Amino acid sequence: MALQAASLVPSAFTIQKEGKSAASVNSGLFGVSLADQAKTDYSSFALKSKREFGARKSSVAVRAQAVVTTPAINSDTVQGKKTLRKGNVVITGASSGLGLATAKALAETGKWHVIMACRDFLKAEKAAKSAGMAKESYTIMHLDLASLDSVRQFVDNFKRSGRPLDVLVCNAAVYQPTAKQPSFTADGFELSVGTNHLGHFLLSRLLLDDMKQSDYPSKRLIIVGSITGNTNTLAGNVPPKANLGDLRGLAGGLNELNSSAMIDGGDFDGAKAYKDSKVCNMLTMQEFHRLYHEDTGITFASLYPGCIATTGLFREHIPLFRLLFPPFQKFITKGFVSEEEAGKRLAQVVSDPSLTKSGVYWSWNQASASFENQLSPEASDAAKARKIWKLSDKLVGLA
Ligand code: LMG
Ligand code: NDP
Ligand code: PMR
Repeated sequence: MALQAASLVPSAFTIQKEGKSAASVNSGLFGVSLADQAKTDYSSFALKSKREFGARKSSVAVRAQAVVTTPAINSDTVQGKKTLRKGNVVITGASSGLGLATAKALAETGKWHVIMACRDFLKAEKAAKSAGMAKESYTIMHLDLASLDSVRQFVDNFKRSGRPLDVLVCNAAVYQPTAKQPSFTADGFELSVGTNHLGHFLLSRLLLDDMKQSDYPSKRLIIVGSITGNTNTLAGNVPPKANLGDLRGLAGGLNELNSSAMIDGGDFDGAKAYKDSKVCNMLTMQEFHRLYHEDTGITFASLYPGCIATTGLFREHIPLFRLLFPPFQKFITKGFVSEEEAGKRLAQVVSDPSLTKSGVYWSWNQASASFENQLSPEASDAAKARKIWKLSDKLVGLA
């Protein structure tokens, strides 16, 4: 059966259902022809024949490689010698969806204390309780990423708590697919990029020293990315596509006064702003890796956890979308993952001894095995990463 996707999909894309054996490890149903055959996201959308084989191969290869390239950690130590203290992990946006599921998964191991960095204290408390998280396994601390003052206040509070920082997970995000006009953070940045990128940028820059000082054997900074920011995938080609252009809007402060609210200087589009923010997230991770991995030993990573179509991320989408999106992802693209499964995946990136390689964008195949994925040309553009870093430094007051 071939589905010709309707107006949302550019005509270049033909979605085909493939007859595949049940034994196939990566059991996604569709193939897709993309111009860029070399760079592809395999995670939730299997590509044709030899590329599927490539994905399976790469998954195995990465896991094998990870064992070889894990220098500093004796996995026995991390996996449970009683002498190892509990790790402290800060997770932003842990009051729902992926963040909450990750907090729960880590708390349940008994090896982690989770600092839930949330903008709504009561909501976070209720969420932790209803997830069944033991009281002593978490601390809630207020953080509103849409305010640079709040980010600085959070960092001060955290430092004052005296806890070492072992892992930081930049997970929170907003998505405004139906907004006709931009809205803005306390500092006047367009809300999606201001929250998802600039808030996290300041947070992670300010907390890097704490991570450097921690004596934990495997320190990690994780920034959640997404397939929809990667134009080397079908999902990344659903309009509007991510595109940062020459960064003129970012340079102007995204405030609609001196410049456009969009990074590329174009007209406001909430869905595009979100995807652009995810590209910034993935580029920031790589720039952190380039600047700091060698000196600090910190692992910098990003990931696409799968399509968690049931989370609060889609709260502002139209009701019809919210109704159809989960079955569409479950039965048609096969890209769907539950919040619980996605939480386990992110928890692996936090604590699995085999995922210590730095600079990696992790994804999972249909059998839920992790593999090192390839980013789109823009989301792996080192020169752009540097420029974004410099511009972001200025916008958040670090330069
Ligand atoms: C846009 O919304 C915004 O307009 C834009 O501003 C921007 O924000 C953008 O990228 C963000 O989103 C578009 C969105 C809203 O539409 C969707 O993309 C919905 C996607 C989910 C539905 C996909 C349908 C795919 C069609 C495939 C053909 C299916 C064939 C059926 C096969 C069935 C097998 C038995 O617009 C809408 O939400 C309107 C959606 C209208 C879709 C109508 C298609 C109905 C087809 C029913 C599909 C059912 C899916 C469930 C399948 C269950 C399988 C058992
Ligand atoms: P949710 O909406 O369920 O979770 C987002 C979290 O971010 C919420 O806890 C929300 O807080 C918090 N948040 C939003 N704005 C702020 C702010 N200003 N300050 C502090 N916290 C804030 O969405 P998901 O769990 O789906 O999203 C989590 C991450 O996963 C995001 O980075 C998203 O881009 C990524 N992702 C999601 C995919 C999916 O399919 N859902 C796919 C790929 C990536 P509150 O509870 O108060 O609203
Ligand atoms: Mg997408 C090929 C598989 C695939 C995958 C894995 C996703 C993930 N999506 C796929 C395909 C398609 N989507 C197709 C063919 C269409 C046209 C019908 C489509 C549409 C679509 C819309 C309208 N998809 C969406 C939206 C959103 O509003 C979501 C979005 O872009 O949020 C930014 C979304 C998503 N699709 C995904 C994932 C993971 C998302 C949401 C979340 C994210 O990137 O964080």
